[in-house]
Amino acid sequence: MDEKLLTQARDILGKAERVAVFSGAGLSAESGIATFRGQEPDALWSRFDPMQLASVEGFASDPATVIDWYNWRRGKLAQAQPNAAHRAMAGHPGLMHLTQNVDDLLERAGVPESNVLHLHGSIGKDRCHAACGIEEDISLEKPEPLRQCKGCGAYMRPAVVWFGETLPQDIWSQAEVVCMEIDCLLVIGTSATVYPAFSLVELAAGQGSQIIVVNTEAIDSNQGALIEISGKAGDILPKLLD
Ligand code: BJW
Ligand code: ZN
Repeated sequence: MDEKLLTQARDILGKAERVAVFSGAGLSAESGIATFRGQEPDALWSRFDPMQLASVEGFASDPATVIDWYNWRRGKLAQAQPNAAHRAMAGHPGLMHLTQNVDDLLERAGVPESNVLHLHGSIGKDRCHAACGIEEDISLEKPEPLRQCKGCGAYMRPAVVWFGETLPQDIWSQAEVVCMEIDCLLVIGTSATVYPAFSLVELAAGQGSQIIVVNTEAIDSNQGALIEISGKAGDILPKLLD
């Protein structure tokens, strides 16, 4: 860990009046939740086809396989616990969280639900694929196999955002407002590849916010005012925020 960068980042955070956090799968990696594109051997998109498992087309061609895969991931999440990074941030109730993660580890660490904007939805819920409005909390331990919507008969599916789908409009609008108002954005554990989510970081940078990145690998970002701290979120966040 680069101590000089850490001190610089702590200084920026100390002076900032409004700070938000933009997070990705790397935040939950130390809780045992697989990333999508990280260098870890269990990264999901190195083992599974995203277009089969996380797209409308994939669900249409084989819905049962998609549901079984999500239920396998739900089982892993049921066993997981928040890590030191989640806990360090939960100690700062003023932070707003814009997260790409579909897990509930920030909330389980004690972050108020109202402070977490899930840009890509929640794996702990199902919704009607035909969007008739039915949404249900599900059990992570004992999720339901493929089943039909009680309202309209279409298939139920995880309440997450697949490739080619739009992000939930109300969440997106709130996230944009946050990015317009902050002095500093902490960007944690994301490969910075998925849009439109990552454009929130560009929006924040564009309106003058400082950007502090915590990641195990360098991210491919063209943001100017950016401090990149290389390392694990669980090691760095407690030092950054204590
Ligand atoms: C650590 C660590 C530790 C490890 N500590 N760090 C512009 C250009 C090109 C394409 C597009 C574009 N705009 C839109 C697109 C298409 C597409 C897209 O972005 N594709 C790119 C991949 C090229 N986007 C979409 O389709 C989006 N919708 C959309 O654009 O709608 C408009 C539209 C509608 C109709 C027609 C056309 C357009 C939707 C994107 C949905 C993404 N869904 C997923 C799955 C969610 C559900 C689920 O969980 O199953 O979201 S994919 C996956 O990627 C998941 C994540 O939220 C998302 C981002 O991944 P993230 O979080 O960055 O994880 P990783 O694994 O990539 O990175 C982890 C990082 O952590 C790594 O760097 C590690 O090294 C690091 N790390 N351990 C710190 N301990
Ligand atoms: Zn329905």
